[in-house]
This record gives sequence, C-alpha cells and structure tokens, in this order.
Amino acid sequence: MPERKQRGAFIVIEGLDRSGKSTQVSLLEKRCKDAGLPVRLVKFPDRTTPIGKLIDSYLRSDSEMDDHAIHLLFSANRWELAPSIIESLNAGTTVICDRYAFSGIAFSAAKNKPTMSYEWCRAPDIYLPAPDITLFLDVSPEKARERGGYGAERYENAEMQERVEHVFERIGVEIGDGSRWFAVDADREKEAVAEELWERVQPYVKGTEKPLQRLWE
Ligand code: T5A
Ligand code: NA
Repeated sequence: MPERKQRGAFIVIEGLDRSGKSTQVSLLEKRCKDAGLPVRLVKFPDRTTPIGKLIDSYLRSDSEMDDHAIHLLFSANRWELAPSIIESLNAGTTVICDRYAFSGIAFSAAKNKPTMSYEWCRAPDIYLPAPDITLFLDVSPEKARERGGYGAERYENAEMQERVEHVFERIGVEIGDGSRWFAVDADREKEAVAEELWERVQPYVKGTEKPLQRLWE
C-alpha cells in the first residue's frame, strides 16, 4: 500500500479592520510552534513585492488608481504567492493567512460601483487555493473605536466597514457558514478569542488528507 501523505492545512483569518487579525495570527502561529507543528504565516496584501508596493502606495493614499485596476492588483498579489503556498502545504506545513480573497471581494464590492458587481469582484480569484477553514473575526464599531479607531488608511471609516461587513456575510454563506467558515466574536479579550480559534483549528493543525480545493470550484 502506498504511504499515506498528509498535506498541511490552509487556515485563513478574515475580519473587519481592527478586529485583531494580525494579533490572532501571531498567537496561532506561536501555539502551533509550541506544539511542534510546522507553520508558515502569509499576509495579504503582501506589501513587499513589486505589486504589493503599488498596493501599499494606494492604501496610504500616496497614489490614485482606478478601482478596477487596484482590485486586479490585490488579486494578482495573491496569485503571485499561490505557488509557494501550495508548495508549503504539500511539504506538510500549515499555512496561516492574514486576509485572503474574501477581503478582496468584500472591500471592492462595498464600493457599490455598477461595473464592479459581486460576481465581477469574485472572478479574478476563482481557482486560487481554497482555505480548509476560514475564521471571520467580527468586531463591533464600538470596540474598533476603542482599539485606537480605524487608522488613516483608505477604507478605514465606519460607513465603508459596514458595507464591507454585509459582503462578508454573503461570502460566509456561500463558503459554508458553520462548516468551512466560522464567525468569531472578536469583541472579547485577546486570550478568549485565541482560545476559540485554537479549538476551531484542532481538526486541521496536524494536517489533512483532503485534496486541496480551488476557490469557488
Ligand atoms: N484589502 C485587503 C482590500 O481592499 N483588498 C484585498 O484583497 C485585501 C487583501 C489593508 C487594507 O486592504 C484592504 C483591507 C484593508 O482595509 P491590512 O494590511 O490587513 O489590510 O490592514 P491592517 O491595517 O494591517 O490590519 P487591521 O487594521 O485590519 O488590523 P487587525 O490586523 O485586524 O488588528 P490588529 O491585530 O493589528 O489589532 C489592532 C489593535 O487592536 C489591539 C491590538 O493590540 C492593536 O493595537 N487588539 C485588541 N485590543 C483589545 N482586545 C482585543 N481582543 C484585541 N485584539 C487586538
Ligand atoms: Na492587520
């Protein structure tokens, strides 16, 4: 019988701005390492690549760009990292990802442009590696404000965040709310949120036999 091979799981943390994604991704990485599990962190946008630098400049409002063009750059930024994500997963490493295609859809569709429908926004990310599980950090506007408020970057205002949240809800339902997508109450203390995330990822952190799927397949 051929040896059974386990690949690493692809875990995505999504959420509204200031929901604590980066905090939780680091805590999750530490827990994996402490448990002796191979793990790699990925963050989108990855502002270090040439495409990422264009995105960074746009987010800081140092440059202007057509809404369609920036949407496609966010997606291209994921595609340029996709081969290395697949490589890590196949090597048995758990990949924990801070934002992914769902942010791409949510923030662009929330612009409410007639030429940027939900379907249009989703299209460039079709066939990217699909997460095994997505944990959506849900923060209330009140708590976000307590955490230093939305920052100075583009999109960081209450009206935009509310529209973004509605798109995320739709995505959650499509991806599989309660099976492959879980909303987590991110208003709580960091430790409480971390505990719930750690429980949620238990079926995945030691690897999975399931073939890697592609998004929206
Ligand atoms: N975007 C992104 C698109 O438009 N399209 C795309 O395709 C993608 C991928 C930048 C923007 O790009 C948009 C979405 C964004 O608007 P980013 O670089 O991920 O995306 O944004 P950041 O500014 O890095 O991240 P956020 O502002 O969303 O913050 P986080 O990571 O959610 O929160 P974190 O962990 O940095 O925490 C924020 C503060 O709160 C405290 C932390 O210590 C920190 O000070 N905190 C807590 N305080 C109390 N209780 C808790 N439970 C706390 N957790 C964290
Ligand atoms: Na962050």
